[in-house]
Order: sequence, then C-alpha cells, then structure tokens
Amino acid sequence: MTERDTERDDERIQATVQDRRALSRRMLIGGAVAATAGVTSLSLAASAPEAVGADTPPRTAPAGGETKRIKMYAEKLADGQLGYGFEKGKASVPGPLIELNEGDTLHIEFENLTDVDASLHVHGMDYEISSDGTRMNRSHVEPGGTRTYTWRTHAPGRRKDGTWRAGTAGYWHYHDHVVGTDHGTGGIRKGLYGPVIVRRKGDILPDPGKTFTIVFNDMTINNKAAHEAPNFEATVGDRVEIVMITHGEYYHTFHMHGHRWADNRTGMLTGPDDPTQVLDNKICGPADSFGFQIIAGEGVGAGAWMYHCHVQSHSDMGMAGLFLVKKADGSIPEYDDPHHA
Ligand SMILES: [Cu+2]
Repeated sequence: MTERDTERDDERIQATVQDRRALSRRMLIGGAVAATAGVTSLSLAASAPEAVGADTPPRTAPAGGETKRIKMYAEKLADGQLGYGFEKGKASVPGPLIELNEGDTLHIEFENLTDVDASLHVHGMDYEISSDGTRMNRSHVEPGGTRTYTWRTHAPGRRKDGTWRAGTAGYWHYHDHVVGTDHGTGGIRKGLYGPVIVRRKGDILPDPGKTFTIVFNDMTINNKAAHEAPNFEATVGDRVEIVMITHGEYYHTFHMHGHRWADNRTGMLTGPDDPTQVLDNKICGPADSFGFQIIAGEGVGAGAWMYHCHVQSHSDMGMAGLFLVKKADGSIPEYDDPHHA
C-alpha cells in the first residue's frame, strides 16, 4: 500500500466516521453500517467502535459507612434443590445479590428453614470467627434456628509500616459451608450460593436491574439442567454488569461473544494507556469470582450473543446460554435458538 493510498484510506475513515455520527443513534449498529459502506478491512476496523449507550455520565457509587440489616433464609425449593432468599418462600439459585459500599457493615439475620444444618459463609469480607459459617467454630445454624452474621468492609488504606492494605471492593460470593460435608459440598451442589458486590466510592454503577449472575457449578450454569442455561436480556446501549462465579469439581473457561472486559477489579480500563489485558475468555476454578461491565451490543449491535464455557466438551454438554441484546424496538435480528424454542 502506498503512502497516498494510506492517506486516501485515512480520509475515507474520517468521512465514514463523520457520516456515521450524522446517522447517529437510529443506525448505530456496526454490522449494518459497515456492510453498506462497503469498506476495506482497515476502515472497518477504524469505524467499528461506534459509541452507543447513554449520553449522560454513568451514576457512581457513593462513599460507604452505613450499617445495614437484612434477613436471609435458606430453604428447600420445590425441585429438591436448596436456595437462599431475602424473604420466606422466595429463595432462588443463585441466591440474591448483596451490594455494599466500602465502609459498610452488614448484619444478616439468617434463618435456616431447611431440615439440615446450614450456614452462610462469605468470601472477601472482614468478619469475626463467629461469622465464619463453619462447624469448626459452631457458627452454623440448626434446622429452624437463627443466627446473625456480620460482614464488614473497608476502603484501601496505608498501614503504620507504610505498606498498603487492599480495600474490600470486588466481585465476591457467599455459600453454605456445612450441608453434606464440613465444606458445604452438598449445599453448594444443591444451590446454596450467591453473589456479593462491594463497590468503591466513585465506581461506575450498571443500569438498574442489569446485573446478571452466572455461576458455573459442576457441569451446570446456575444449577439449570443441561441445555437450559439461563438467558439474559438487555437493549443495545444498556450498561450491563456480569458477576461470574465458579463452584464444584471442574475448571471452566468463561467466554462471551462480541463483548470484552479488562482483567482487573472492575473489569474496566481506567484510560487509553491502562495496560490491563482485555479479555473475552477467562479461566475460572472452584470458588473463583470476577465481574465486569459491558455496554450491550457496543460496536457489534443487537443479537443473540452466546456466553458459554469454552471447554469444548462442556459447551457441547450444555454449558451455554444467550445474552439477548435487543434493538430499541425490542427485536433481535437473526435470532434462532433451537435449545430455548
Ligand atoms: Cu467448563
């Protein structure tokens, strides 16, 4: 390619970008616009990252410091699985999302409505041994019993010796630690687990109702039967948050089609020079958790975007679901889902 060709391409890229800005939101999807532009691979690459989403800056997390109280129940579900819930009769698998801001303290009055000993054990929080949720220190709960677990969180800070103490902010999770065995193997297998997000002041918040929890548990996703993994819905431009947790016996790789994230605490880059690796596939082992935010359909448009374990035999055995990204009119182009018909 000559220098003049390159210049011409550059001009064309500029023109394409300006055209597309003029077209703006109604034609915002990369595929359609790129196809009509009939462009070279170079200009396709340059024009792909179309800005979608809200024009206003996203909401951010406030400073923590509050003391919060909630009730939590463990109960048997109709299908024989076990779940946590905030209300009696409302247990789910995964359990409900618990969100805190660094500095918050959470008192959880936990009632065990199952017919076996159960507990609430959390990762990532500060708690005293009496809130460990294990049999070793008698912090589990007998059938019909109640116990208050207290979780505390803190912002990063400098120790007296000058070294830094990490803050609590992150994508974490809770689970039972006593059903079946002293490691909660039976409880986790049956569904006693859920997500915890601790945010730092200033962290970008997802759109309301757009945090989705995906748990690879043994060979299931969220304990659903093979080939019946949950689908998640959003509209192009939504700021969606994924909490990804792994449990059980196996290592998996979590992959999303058409969307990427940064391999750090928030899943987001802090600027153009942030060297954090950007991923669309991440290995995850038992009790790992991570999370990230994506703008639904950014640069790629609406569609039935798969998410799945990328261990081939695992995806073949049904560890795959759909991130259904709708156009503004609610439609999903080229959507054909044999497994969820
Ligand atoms: Cu897998």
